[in-house]
Formats: sequence, structure tokens, C-alpha cells
Amino acid sequence: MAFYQDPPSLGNQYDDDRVLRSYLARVLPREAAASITPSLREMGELAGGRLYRLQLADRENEPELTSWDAWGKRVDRVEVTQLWKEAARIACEHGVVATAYERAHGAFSRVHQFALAYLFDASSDVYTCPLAMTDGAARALLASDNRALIDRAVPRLTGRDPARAWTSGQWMTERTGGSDVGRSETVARPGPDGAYRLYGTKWFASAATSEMALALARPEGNPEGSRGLALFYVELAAEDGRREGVLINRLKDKLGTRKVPTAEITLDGVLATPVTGLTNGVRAIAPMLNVTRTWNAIAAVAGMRRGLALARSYAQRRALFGATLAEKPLHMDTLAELQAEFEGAFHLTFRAIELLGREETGSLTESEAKLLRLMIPIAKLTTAKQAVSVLSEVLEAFGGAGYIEDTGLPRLLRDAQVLPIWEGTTNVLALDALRVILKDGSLDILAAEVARLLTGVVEPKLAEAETAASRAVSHARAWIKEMAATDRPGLEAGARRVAITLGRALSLALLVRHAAWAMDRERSRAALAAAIQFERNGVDCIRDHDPDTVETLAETTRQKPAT
Ligand code: MFK
Repeated sequence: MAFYQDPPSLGNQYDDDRVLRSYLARVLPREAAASITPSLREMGELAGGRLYRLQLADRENEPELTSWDAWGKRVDRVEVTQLWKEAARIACEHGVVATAYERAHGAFSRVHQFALAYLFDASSDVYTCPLAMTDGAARALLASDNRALIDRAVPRLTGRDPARAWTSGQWMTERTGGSDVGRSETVARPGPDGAYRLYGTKWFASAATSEMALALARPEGNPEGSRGLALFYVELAAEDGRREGVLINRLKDKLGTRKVPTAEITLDGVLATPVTGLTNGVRAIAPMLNVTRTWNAIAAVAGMRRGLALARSYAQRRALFGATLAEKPLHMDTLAELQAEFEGAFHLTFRAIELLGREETGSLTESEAKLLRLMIPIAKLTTAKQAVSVLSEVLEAFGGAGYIEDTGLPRLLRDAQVLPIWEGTTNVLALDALRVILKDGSLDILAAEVARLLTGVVEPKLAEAETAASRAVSHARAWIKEMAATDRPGLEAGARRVAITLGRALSLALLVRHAAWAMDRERSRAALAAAIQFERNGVDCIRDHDPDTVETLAETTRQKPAT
């Protein structure tokens, strides 16, 4: 008899998720938990069932751009994949964005919404990209107080009727770069009627099928730099499907997120409405960035969770050297390391989400607002890096099968690789976090949060983890203080290591707090094991700056190639 390996399989992704269910049991009031559970179970069933099967079946399809119709008319029509069409309907009807704005459970509505997004994400082929931008655009418009635009767009961005729903794009990046947005070349020109029209090229317009976009552009005559940019609302939905003044030049040929129709577009006089004044566009789009960066973190967590669910299923079915992989100590040790990373990322991200929900319902204290401002870049950059390394290991856990396209596994790694890049690279966000720390004392608040989380934890097995979390934060504080006073370039050079250390220390403190709760209330030791393992994986990455070594290697970078 020839041997054929059973493939990995998924069950209901809500029922199978101890980490999610235990977290929700801790944070949600009893009635809220009872009320939202059916919606999560339904999404878990879709994500592990119909949507997952469709994702595997739809694997080879990609979006297609048709630039011209048969009679030579420019149409710029983008046809998305079958799964994306289904995902759009499911996301809308299940309120994957709407739940946050309906606020059925006050501040906890954000937790409910992001739990839905977390379950949905890994079976959606990154349809969470347009959802993230849609959520972010609604948030930025609401923050702008522009009543006309809010009334026009927000009900469509946050509604549950697929026939009326809109998604939004986020048009920032240009050929001049994605990080230094202040170099944007797109100009906004007022016409004789006073209406603005945009002229320029956007170089990474994600989800080119959106019905609207928020775009940065420089009103003619404004100064250079980011303060001279303004935020504009661009409506793209038109009767014949195409808005005058927007040309889709081509779709990007990307490493991953291949189902996302990311486009290069030319803005050739498209009508645009200023969202909030004619300057300070980066400040105006910042509420959107904070929301999309939170989505980025949830996508990282969801990707890790999916990879581990598949790897665990496989470990139970794959036999070698006389036992299943699930019985092999080294394989189990490897998966334990990955599971701890996933659980740390989960708690870090959902803590930021709790604060976001409180911010939106006006119940955030001033110091919590500062904590949230610091936590979002830290959570985004920490979880994105974890996702890439965890999913690389997950592929290895399948041996050669992890490298074969029609298992559906390589996509996990490719789609993770974008997470440290878009919405601000690791280094750009580390510098953002450092700026915030130096400006408003938010590191003291983060340190107080870590101390608060650890207070009252008496389990001796958690002692080392507690010490590691608080030591890492103290080290970061002392290091920043010293470097800020003595060595500014060294401070900048260490920004990534500091940000990741803070992300890991906060994750560990959250894991410790949850482990203590789970042992007490659920008689479960799984979260305890995750906390202990996370500490073993390492927390403090700060190293003393060694300018000589870095400078010697930097010389190689600056060398001109031999001719
Ligand atoms: C499922 C996954 C979901 C993800 C979907 C994503 C789809 C992909 C779409 C994209 O990738 S869109 C492109 C994303 N691009 C970026 O995220 C840009 C990355 N670069 C940065 O973040 C730079 O740090 C930044 C452009 C902000 C730097 O520009 P500047 O000109 O040096 O801005 P500056 O001076 O730091 O900030 C200007 C103002 O905004 C300041 O306020 P004031 O004017 O009052 O002083 C800042 O405090 C404020 N600000 C900046 N970032 C903020 C913020 N305020 C609150 N929160 C923030 N995050």
C-alpha cells in the first residue's frame, strides 16, 4: 500500500482558540460575553470551514486589471478574486468594521470587532487590508469634524448593507518614498469654481477597488515638507464605475498579498475635498494610521495563530521515526517557542485595542492616552517581526510540504512579510516611538503599567518572568536617559532594539497577569506555560552601542562599487 499523508485540517476557529476564549472571559462583562459569543462562533465556523475551503480552491486566482474596453475606451476596471467578493459580503454582513461604530457594548465594541477581524483575517486572503483602511478612514473623518463628509461617507464605510457599503483607500506613498511622506509631489489645484483637483502619482495604492480614498496632496503654493500637505477626500464611486481623473497604470507584482489589487495610479485632475484645512495633512491622517497599524498587529497575530493551528494539526497526523510529531520532544519544544510568541503578541495587541475602545468612548485618562500613543507603534512593529519569524518556522514544521504552493502554506509567510513594511517599517515606527518617549514621558507610564500588571501575582513559577519584564523596562529607561544625554546618534541607532524590548516586556507582563488569572479562575496552566516560555525566548534586546564596529561596517555600505 502506498503511503499518502493526511493534510492538516481546521475546526471552528473560535471554539478551538483557548487563548481568545480565555482572554474574552477575563475582560468582558458577563452579558457582553454572552451576547457576542454567537457572532464569534459563526465567524470561527466560516474561517475554519467554508471560507478556508474557498481560499484553498481560489489559490491561483489573482486580481486583474483591464485598462481598455474592446472599443478603445479607457476603463481601468479591476476584477478581484472570487474569495475577495465573498469576503467583502461576509465582512460587511458580519460587521467586521461596523461593530466598532455601532458600539453595542460601549468601549468593549472594539474588542468585539477586532476579535471578529482576528478570526476572519487568515481565511480572507488579506481582505482585511481594505477593511483596515475603511475603518481608519471612518475614524479620521469622524476626528475631522467635517460634517458634510462624515454624513456622506461614514454611514457607507461603517454599514452592514453590502449593496451600499464602501471601502476606502489610503493614498500616501509616492515614488519619493513611503516613509518620508513630507516629500510628496502630488499637488492640489483650485479651479475657477474653487473646487480642488489633484495631480500626481501614488505609487502604492492598496485595494484599488475602493469607492473613496483619503489622499495627501500639497495645495499649490504651500511650503515643502509634511506641514505643507493637506488631507483630501476623493470619491471614486461613479455611475459608470470609473471616476474621471484617476488612471490605474498597473497592478504591483508583489512577493505576497497577491490577492490585494495594489496599484500605481496617476491622479490627473480628480476632484478632491479638503478634509480639515489646507495644511498639516499628516496630523489629519494620523487617526487613520493608528487604526490601520492596530489592524496590522491583529493580522500578525491572526497569521501566527493560523500557522500554529495548521502545524499542530499536522503534528498529530505526521508519523516519523516511530511516533507522531506531536510526540517528539524537539518538535514540541519548537512549537512551544512559537506558541509563546503568538500568545505574547495576542495580549499586547488586545491591550492596545482595549485602550482604543476606551479612547473612542471618551473614558481614557490622559496618561492612558499617552500609553496608547506609544503602544500602537510598539505593538505594530513587535508583532510584525514575530509573525515573519514564527511563520517561517511554521513552514519548516511541515518539512518540504511547507515549501510547496498547493498546500496553501507558503502564502502564510509571504503575506506576513508585508507586515513589517507597510504602515511604517520597523525602523520608522521605532523612531516614532522614541520621539514620543522623549516628548511626553510615556515611558514612565508604560513602566507603571508593567508594574501594575505584575502587582499581586504570587505564583512562584512566574517569578522569573516578572523579574525579566520589570528589569527590561528599567534597562530601557536607564539606557534611553543615558544615551539621550550623551550620544544622540547612538540613541537613534538603538531605537529598534529599545522598541522591541519594550514590546516584549509589556507582552510578558500581560502574559503574567493573564496566567495568574487563568490559574485562579480556569484552573488552567496553559497561559502560565506561555508566560514562562516567552521569558525563555528572551525579552531584553538592548545592547551597548558600539560605534566603532558599526562605523567600520558602515564604511562597506558607503564604498563605491569597483568599476
Ligand atoms: C491587515 C493589515 C492592515 C494594514 C493595511 C494597510 C494598507 C497599506 C497602506 C499603506 O501602507 S499606506 C502608507 C503608510 N505609510 C505610513 O505609515 C508612513 C510611514 N511614515 C511615518 O509614519 C512617518 O513617521 C511620518 C510620515 C508620520 C513622518 O512624517 P513627518 O512629516 O516627519 O511627521 P511628524 O512631524 O512626525 O508628524 C506630523 C504631525 O502628526 C505631528 O503633530 P503636530 O503637527 O501637532 O506636531 C505628529 O505628532 C502627528 N503624528 C504623526 N504620527 C502620529 C501623529 N499623531 C498621532 N499618532 C500618530 N501615529
